[in-house]
Amino acid sequence: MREITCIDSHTEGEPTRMVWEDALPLPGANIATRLEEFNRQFEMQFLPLLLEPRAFEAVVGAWVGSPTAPDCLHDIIFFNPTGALGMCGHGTIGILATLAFEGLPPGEHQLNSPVGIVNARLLDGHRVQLRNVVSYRMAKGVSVEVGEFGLVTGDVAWGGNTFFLVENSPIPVQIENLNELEDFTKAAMAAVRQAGYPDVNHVEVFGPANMEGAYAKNYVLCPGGEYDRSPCGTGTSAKLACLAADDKLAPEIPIIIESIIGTSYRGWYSKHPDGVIPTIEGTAYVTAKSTLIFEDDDPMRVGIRK
Ligand code: PYC
Repeated sequence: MREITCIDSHTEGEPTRMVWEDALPLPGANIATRLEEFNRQFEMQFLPLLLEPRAFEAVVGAWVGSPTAPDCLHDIIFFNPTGALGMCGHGTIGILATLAFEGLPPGEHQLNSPVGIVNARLLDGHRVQLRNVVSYRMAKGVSVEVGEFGLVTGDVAWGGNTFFLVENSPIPVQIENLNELEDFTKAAMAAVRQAGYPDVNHVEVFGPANMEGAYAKNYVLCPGGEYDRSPCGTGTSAKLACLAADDKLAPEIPIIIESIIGTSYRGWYSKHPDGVIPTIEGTAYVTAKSTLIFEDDDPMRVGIRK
Protein backbone atom coordinates (compact mmCIF):
# COMPACT_ATOMS: atom_id res chain seq x y z
CA MET A 1 0.00 0.00 0.00
CA ARG A 2 1.15 3.53 -0.78
CA GLU A 3 0.21 6.77 1.02
CA ILE A 4 0.77 10.24 -0.46
CA THR A 5 -0.02 13.43 1.41
CA CYS A 6 -1.30 16.35 -0.66
CA ILE A 7 -2.49 19.85 0.12
CA ASP A 8 -5.33 21.14 -2.03
CA SER A 9 -6.26 24.74 -2.69
CA HIS A 10 -8.33 26.74 -5.11
CA THR A 11 -7.31 29.97 -6.79
CA GLU A 12 -10.34 31.99 -7.83
CA GLY A 13 -12.19 28.66 -8.08
CA GLU A 14 -9.52 26.67 -9.98
CA PRO A 15 -8.10 23.71 -8.01
CA THR A 16 -4.43 22.90 -7.33
CA ARG A 17 -3.16 19.74 -5.63
CA MET A 18 0.34 20.22 -4.20
CA VAL A 19 2.68 17.34 -3.45
CA TRP A 20 6.09 17.64 -1.78
CA GLU A 21 9.23 16.00 -3.12
CA ASP A 22 9.47 13.86 0.05
CA ALA A 23 6.43 11.93 -1.22
CA LEU A 24 7.55 11.78 -4.86
CA PRO A 25 11.28 12.50 -5.23
CA LEU A 26 12.56 13.74 -8.59
CA PRO A 27 16.35 13.40 -8.67
CA GLY A 28 18.22 15.89 -10.87
CA ALA A 29 20.76 18.68 -10.59
CA ASN A 30 18.55 21.18 -12.41
CA ILE A 31 14.91 21.70 -13.36
CA ALA A 32 15.42 20.29 -16.88
CA THR A 33 16.67 16.92 -15.64
CA ARG A 34 13.96 16.88 -12.97
CA LEU A 35 11.39 17.46 -15.71
CA GLU A 36 12.82 14.52 -17.68
CA GLU A 37 12.46 12.36 -14.57
CA PHE A 38 8.94 13.71 -14.03
CA ASN A 39 8.02 12.73 -17.60
CA ARG A 40 9.36 9.20 -17.00
CA GLN A 41 7.30 8.83 -13.81
CA PHE A 42 4.19 10.76 -14.93
CA GLU A 43 1.84 7.92 -15.94
CA MET A 44 2.31 5.77 -12.85
CA GLN A 45 3.20 8.24 -10.08
CA PHE A 46 1.71 11.65 -10.88
CA LEU A 47 -1.35 11.08 -13.08
CA PRO A 48 -3.15 8.98 -10.41
CA LEU A 49 -3.14 12.07 -8.11
CA LEU A 50 -5.38 13.94 -10.59
CA LEU A 51 -7.79 11.31 -11.86
CA GLU A 52 -11.06 10.03 -10.48
CA PRO A 53 -11.76 8.50 -8.01
CA ARG A 54 -9.17 10.60 -6.06
CA ALA A 55 -9.67 13.90 -7.93
CA PHE A 56 -11.16 15.06 -11.23
CA GLU A 57 -9.66 16.28 -14.48
CA ALA A 58 -9.74 20.03 -13.82
CA VAL A 59 -7.29 19.61 -10.94
CA VAL A 60 -3.77 20.86 -11.68
CA GLY A 61 -0.96 19.15 -9.81
CA ALA A 62 2.02 21.02 -8.38
CA TRP A 63 5.21 19.19 -7.47
CA VAL A 64 7.29 21.28 -5.08
CA GLY A 65 10.94 20.47 -4.38
CA SER A 66 14.18 21.87 -3.07
CA PRO A 67 15.60 24.64 -5.30
CA THR A 68 18.25 23.88 -7.93
CA ALA A 69 18.58 27.54 -9.00
CA PRO A 70 20.23 30.23 -6.86
CA ASP A 71 18.00 32.47 -4.75
CA CYS A 72 14.90 30.39 -5.36
CA LEU A 73 12.58 29.10 -2.64
CA HIS A 74 11.61 25.95 -4.56
CA ASP A 75 11.67 24.13 -7.86
CA ILE A 76 8.11 23.65 -9.16
CA ILE A 77 6.59 21.46 -11.85
CA PHE A 78 2.90 21.89 -12.70
CA PHE A 79 0.98 19.14 -14.41
CA ASN A 80 -2.49 18.27 -15.59
CA PRO A 81 -3.84 14.95 -16.86
CA THR A 82 -2.01 15.36 -20.20
CA GLY A 83 1.42 15.90 -18.62
CA ALA A 84 3.64 18.78 -17.48
CA LEU A 85 2.58 22.40 -18.06
CA GLY A 86 5.14 25.12 -18.81
CA MET A 87 3.97 27.45 -16.09
CA CYS A 88 0.71 27.82 -14.20
CA GLY A 89 -0.48 31.14 -12.84
CA HIS A 90 -3.32 29.92 -10.67
CA GLY A 91 -1.08 27.09 -9.46
CA THR A 92 1.66 29.50 -8.37
CA ILE A 93 -0.84 31.61 -6.44
CA GLY A 94 -2.24 28.38 -4.93
CA ILE A 95 1.21 27.18 -3.86
CA LEU A 96 2.04 30.47 -2.16
CA ALA A 97 -1.26 30.45 -0.27
CA THR A 98 -0.59 26.83 0.69
CA LEU A 99 2.91 27.68 1.93
CA ALA A 100 1.37 30.57 3.89
CA PHE A 101 -1.09 28.10 5.44
CA GLU A 102 1.94 26.02 6.42
CA GLY A 103 3.64 29.03 8.04
CA LEU A 104 5.41 31.05 5.32
CA PRO A 105 5.22 34.75 6.26
CA PRO A 106 4.28 37.43 3.70
CA GLY A 107 7.18 38.36 1.44
CA GLU A 108 8.68 37.96 -1.99
CA HIS A 109 9.99 34.65 -3.34
CA GLN A 110 11.42 33.23 -6.53
CA LEU A 111 10.29 29.89 -7.89
CA ASN A 112 12.17 27.86 -10.49
CA SER A 113 9.81 26.49 -13.17
CA PRO A 114 10.68 24.53 -16.34
CA VAL A 115 10.10 27.69 -18.45
CA GLY A 116 11.99 30.11 -16.21
CA ILE A 117 12.19 31.71 -12.80
CA VAL A 118 9.07 33.53 -11.64
CA ASN A 119 8.62 35.91 -8.77
CA ALA A 120 5.73 35.54 -6.33
CA ARG A 121 4.86 38.12 -3.72
CA LEU A 122 2.74 36.85 -0.86
CA LEU A 123 0.76 39.89 0.30
CA ASP A 124 -1.14 38.15 3.10
CA GLY A 125 -2.31 34.60 3.79
CA HIS A 126 -4.27 34.45 0.53
CA ARG A 127 -3.43 37.24 -1.86
CA VAL A 128 -0.47 36.80 -4.21
CA GLN A 129 1.14 38.81 -7.01
CA LEU A 130 2.87 36.64 -9.58
CA ARG A 131 5.49 38.23 -11.84
CA ASN A 132 5.49 35.79 -14.69
CA VAL A 133 7.99 34.80 -17.37
CA VAL A 134 8.47 37.13 -20.36
CA SER A 135 5.32 36.90 -22.47
CA TYR A 136 4.90 37.83 -26.12
CA ARG A 137 2.65 37.60 -29.13
CA MET A 138 3.83 35.02 -31.64
CA ALA A 139 1.33 35.71 -34.45
CA LYS A 140 -1.36 38.31 -35.04
CA GLY A 141 -4.66 37.74 -36.81
CA VAL A 142 -4.48 34.01 -37.48
CA SER A 143 -7.68 32.98 -39.34
CA VAL A 144 -8.92 29.40 -39.24
CA GLU A 145 -12.11 27.65 -40.39
CA VAL A 146 -13.77 26.17 -37.30
CA GLY A 147 -16.46 23.86 -38.72
CA GLU A 148 -19.99 25.08 -38.03
CA PHE A 149 -18.60 28.21 -36.32
CA GLY A 150 -17.11 29.51 -39.57
CA LEU A 151 -13.98 31.63 -39.98
CA VAL A 152 -12.44 32.57 -36.63
CA THR A 153 -9.55 35.02 -36.21
CA GLY A 154 -7.28 35.27 -33.19
CA ASP A 155 -3.72 35.81 -31.99
CA VAL A 156 -1.21 33.16 -30.90
CA ALA A 157 0.76 34.20 -27.81
CA TRP A 158 3.08 32.83 -25.12
CA GLY A 159 2.37 33.50 -21.44
CA GLY A 160 4.13 30.45 -19.97
CA ASN A 161 1.91 28.19 -22.11
CA THR A 162 0.87 28.76 -25.74
CA PHE A 163 -2.56 30.29 -26.32
CA PHE A 164 -4.91 30.97 -29.22
CA LEU A 165 -6.80 34.09 -28.12
CA VAL A 166 -10.08 35.04 -29.78
CA GLU A 167 -11.27 38.55 -28.94
CA ASN A 168 -14.93 38.22 -29.88
CA SER A 169 -16.21 34.77 -29.07
CA PRO A 170 -18.94 33.57 -31.45
CA ILE A 171 -20.51 31.89 -28.39
CA PRO A 172 -21.42 34.40 -25.64
CA VAL A 173 -18.97 33.95 -22.76
CA GLN A 174 -21.54 33.16 -20.09
CA ILE A 175 -21.75 30.25 -17.66
CA GLU A 176 -24.97 28.87 -19.20
CA ASN A 177 -23.03 28.28 -22.45
CA LEU A 178 -20.35 26.00 -20.96
CA ASN A 179 -21.11 23.08 -23.28
CA GLU A 180 -21.13 25.22 -26.43
CA LEU A 181 -17.94 27.02 -25.34
CA GLU A 182 -16.26 23.66 -24.84
CA ASP A 183 -17.35 22.44 -28.29
CA PHE A 184 -16.21 25.65 -29.94
CA THR A 185 -12.83 25.93 -28.23
CA LYS A 186 -12.00 22.26 -28.82
CA ALA A 187 -12.74 22.70 -32.53
CA ALA A 188 -10.71 25.95 -32.59
CA MET A 189 -7.76 24.20 -30.86
CA ALA A 190 -7.74 21.45 -33.51
CA ALA A 191 -8.02 24.00 -36.34
CA VAL A 192 -5.23 26.29 -35.13
CA ARG A 193 -2.88 23.37 -34.50
CA GLN A 194 -3.50 22.09 -37.99
CA ALA A 195 -2.94 25.59 -39.40
CA GLY A 196 0.72 25.51 -38.33
CA TYR A 197 0.61 26.19 -34.60
CA PRO A 198 1.00 22.67 -33.14
CA ASP A 199 2.20 24.01 -29.77
CA VAL A 200 -1.08 25.78 -28.94
CA ASN A 201 -2.40 23.96 -25.87
CA HIS A 202 -4.93 26.49 -24.53
CA VAL A 203 -7.73 28.41 -26.26
CA GLU A 204 -8.93 31.62 -24.62
CA VAL A 205 -12.05 33.43 -25.81
CA PHE A 206 -13.39 36.75 -24.62
CA GLY A 207 -16.68 38.57 -24.30
CA PRO A 208 -18.10 41.50 -22.34
CA ALA A 209 -17.65 41.30 -18.56
CA ASN A 210 -20.49 41.05 -16.05
CA MET A 211 -18.28 42.46 -13.29
CA GLU A 212 -18.28 46.23 -13.04
CA GLY A 213 -14.94 47.72 -14.08
CA ALA A 214 -13.61 44.49 -15.61
CA TYR A 215 -11.98 44.68 -19.04
CA ALA A 216 -13.46 41.39 -20.32
CA LYS A 217 -14.74 37.98 -19.30
CA ASN A 218 -12.91 34.89 -20.57
CA TYR A 219 -13.35 31.16 -21.01
CA VAL A 220 -10.14 29.15 -21.22
CA LEU A 221 -9.92 25.60 -22.54
CA CYS A 222 -6.99 23.76 -20.97
CA PRO A 223 -5.08 20.78 -22.40
CA GLY A 224 -7.09 17.66 -21.68
CA GLY A 225 -10.43 19.36 -22.31
CA GLU A 226 -11.29 20.94 -18.95
CA TYR A 227 -11.88 24.67 -18.59
CA ASP A 228 -10.12 26.99 -16.17
CA ARG A 229 -12.43 28.14 -13.39
CA SER A 230 -10.10 31.12 -12.83
CA PRO A 231 -9.26 33.66 -15.58
CA CYS A 232 -6.03 31.64 -16.16
CA GLY A 233 -2.79 33.26 -15.03
CA THR A 234 -0.73 32.30 -18.08
CA GLY A 235 -3.73 33.15 -20.30
CA THR A 236 -4.06 36.60 -18.74
CA SER A 237 -0.30 37.02 -19.30
CA ALA A 238 -0.72 36.13 -22.99
CA LYS A 239 -3.62 38.60 -23.21
CA LEU A 240 -1.51 41.38 -21.69
CA ALA A 241 1.22 40.63 -24.27
CA CYS A 242 -1.33 41.01 -27.11
CA LEU A 243 -2.79 44.23 -25.68
CA ALA A 244 0.73 45.66 -25.35
CA ALA A 245 1.64 44.61 -28.91
CA ASP A 246 -1.47 46.40 -30.22
CA ASP A 247 -0.80 49.51 -28.09
CA LYS A 248 -4.19 49.03 -26.46
CA LEU A 249 -2.85 49.09 -22.91
CA ALA A 250 -0.02 51.14 -21.43
CA PRO A 251 2.59 49.59 -19.08
CA GLU A 252 1.77 49.40 -15.35
CA ILE A 253 -1.97 50.08 -15.88
CA PRO A 254 -3.98 47.32 -14.18
CA ILE A 255 -6.96 45.67 -15.83
CA ILE A 256 -9.35 43.10 -14.42
CA ILE A 257 -10.13 39.91 -16.30
CA GLU A 258 -13.25 38.08 -15.13
CA SER A 259 -13.46 34.29 -15.32
CA ILE A 260 -16.33 32.27 -16.70
CA ILE A 261 -17.49 31.58 -13.12
CA GLY A 262 -17.31 35.27 -12.13
CA THR A 263 -13.99 35.38 -10.23
CA SER A 264 -11.18 37.68 -11.34
CA TYR A 265 -7.48 38.52 -11.63
CA ARG A 266 -5.92 41.96 -11.72
CA GLY A 267 -3.13 42.12 -14.26
CA TRP A 268 -0.64 44.61 -15.62
CA TYR A 269 2.68 44.51 -17.41
CA SER A 270 6.13 46.07 -17.56
CA LYS A 271 7.97 46.42 -20.84
CA HIS A 272 10.70 43.96 -21.78
CA PRO A 273 12.83 43.93 -24.97
CA ASP A 274 11.27 40.58 -25.97
CA GLY A 275 7.68 41.36 -24.99
CA VAL A 276 6.23 42.10 -21.58
CA ILE A 277 6.64 40.94 -17.99
CA PRO A 278 3.11 40.39 -16.71
CA THR A 279 2.04 40.62 -13.09
CA ILE A 280 -1.08 38.71 -12.10
CA GLU A 281 -2.77 39.21 -8.75
CA GLY A 282 -5.28 36.78 -7.32
CA THR A 283 -6.41 34.98 -4.20
CA ALA A 284 -6.23 31.34 -3.12
CA TYR A 285 -7.52 29.28 -0.18
CA VAL A 286 -6.51 25.88 1.14
CA THR A 287 -9.36 23.37 0.86
CA ALA A 288 -7.89 20.09 2.13
CA LYS A 289 -4.86 18.37 3.55
CA SER A 290 -5.29 14.73 2.78
CA THR A 291 -3.49 11.45 2.63
CA LEU A 292 -4.32 9.61 -0.58
CA ILE A 293 -4.33 5.84 -0.23
CA PHE A 294 -3.32 3.49 -3.04
CA GLU A 295 -4.13 -0.05 -1.90
CA ASP A 296 -2.22 -2.78 -3.73
CA ASP A 297 -5.34 -4.68 -4.75
CA ASP A 298 -7.39 -1.61 -5.77
CA PRO A 299 -8.27 -1.96 -9.48
CA MET A 300 -8.46 1.86 -9.57
CA ARG A 301 -4.99 2.28 -8.06
CA VAL A 302 -3.84 4.30 -11.08
CA GLY A 303 -7.14 6.17 -11.51
CA ILE A 304 -9.85 5.81 -14.10
CA ARG A 305 -8.19 5.80 -17.51
CA LYS A 306 -10.37 6.86 -20.44
O1 PYC B 1 -3.51 29.76 -14.38
O2 PYC B 1 -1.92 29.56 -15.85
C1 PYC B 1 -2.91 29.15 -15.30
C2 PYC B 1 -3.47 27.84 -15.71
C3 PYC B 1 -3.04 27.04 -16.73
C4 PYC B 1 -3.87 25.92 -16.73
C5 PYC B 1 -4.79 26.07 -15.72
N1 PYC B 1 -4.53 27.24 -15.11
